[in-house]
Amino acid sequence: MDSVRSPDRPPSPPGGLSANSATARYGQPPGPGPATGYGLPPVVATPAYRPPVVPPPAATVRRVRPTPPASPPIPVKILVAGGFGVGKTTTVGAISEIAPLTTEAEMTSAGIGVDDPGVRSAKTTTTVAMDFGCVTIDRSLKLYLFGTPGQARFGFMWDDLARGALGALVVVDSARLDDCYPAIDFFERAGLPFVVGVNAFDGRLAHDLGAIRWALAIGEHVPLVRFDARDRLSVRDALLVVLDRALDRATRDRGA
Ligand SMILES: Nc1nc2c(ncn2[C@@H]2O[C@H](COP(=O)(O)OP(=O)(O)OP(=O)(O)O)[C@@H](O)[C@H]2O)c(=O)[nH]1
Ligand SMILES: [Mg+2]
Repeated sequence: MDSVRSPDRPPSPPGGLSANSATARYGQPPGPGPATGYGLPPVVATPAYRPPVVPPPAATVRRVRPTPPASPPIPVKILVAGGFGVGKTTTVGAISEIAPLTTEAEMTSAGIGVDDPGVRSAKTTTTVAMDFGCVTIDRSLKLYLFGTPGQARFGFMWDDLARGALGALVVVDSARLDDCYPAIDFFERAGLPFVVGVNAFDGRLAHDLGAIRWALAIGEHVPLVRFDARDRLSVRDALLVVLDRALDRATRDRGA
C-alpha cells in the first residue's frame, strides 16, 4: 500500500537532510563570533553573575570585645636588714627571680677589729650600698627586696632605703645577737612592721628561739622565725610572715 502523506508537509529538499540545514538555507551569519544560526547576534562572553554581598543585619553582628590587659601586680617594698655579715645579701640572692643587684666590695685589712663577721665566716666582701632583688608572690603581688649594708658606718643610708617600705626582715646570727640590736631599734623607732629571722648558719642555732626572743627583748607581737638564708623556700616562708605583718598593719591603718 502507498504511504499516506499529509498535504501540508513540504516535500524533502533535493540533496537530503544536510541540504536542509540552516546554513544551507540562510547562509553564514555576518560578523565575528561563533555562529548561532538563525540570524541571531553572536554570543558575547559576559562575566559570571555574582549576587551583591548584603551585610547581615546589625543585630546579628557579633562584636568581639578586646580583653583588657591584666593589671600589673601590686609592688610591695620589703627591707632585708640586720647586722654585719648575718646573711642579708645571701637572703636576697636566694629568692630573687632576677639576677640580684649587689654592691659588694672586697674587705680590706682596714676593717680588722672593726667589722667582725664571726669566727666561722669565710666572708671576703661586704655590701657598701644595697642589695636589690624581686620575687612575684602571685598575679596580684610582687615583692621588691632591698638589702641594707651591715656596717654601722653606712647606717645613714637606712632612712633612705626604708622610705616606702611596708615591712622588714631583720636577719640575725644567733652567735652574734648584739649585732642586730641597732636594726631592731631602728624599726621599732620607725614604727615599721618587722619580723626577726634567725639565720641557722650550718643548720644550727647557738640558742633556742625562746632564749633569743628574751635576749632581744622583743614583744610577743613581733614574729621570730628560724630560716636558712641560702635556701629559697626557707627565705620565701620568712618573707611571707613579713608580708602577713605588713598586710595586718595596712588593714588596721585603713580601718582607723
Ligand atoms: N654556712 C652558712 N654560711 C652563710 C649562711 N648565710 C650566709 N652565709 C655566708 O656568710 C657570709 C655573709 O653573708 P652575706 O650574705 O654577705 O652577709 P651580709 O649580711 O650581706 O653581709 P654585709 O652586707 O657585709 O653586712 C657569706 O660568706 C655567706 O656565704 C648560712 O646560712 N650558712
Ligand atoms: Mg650584704
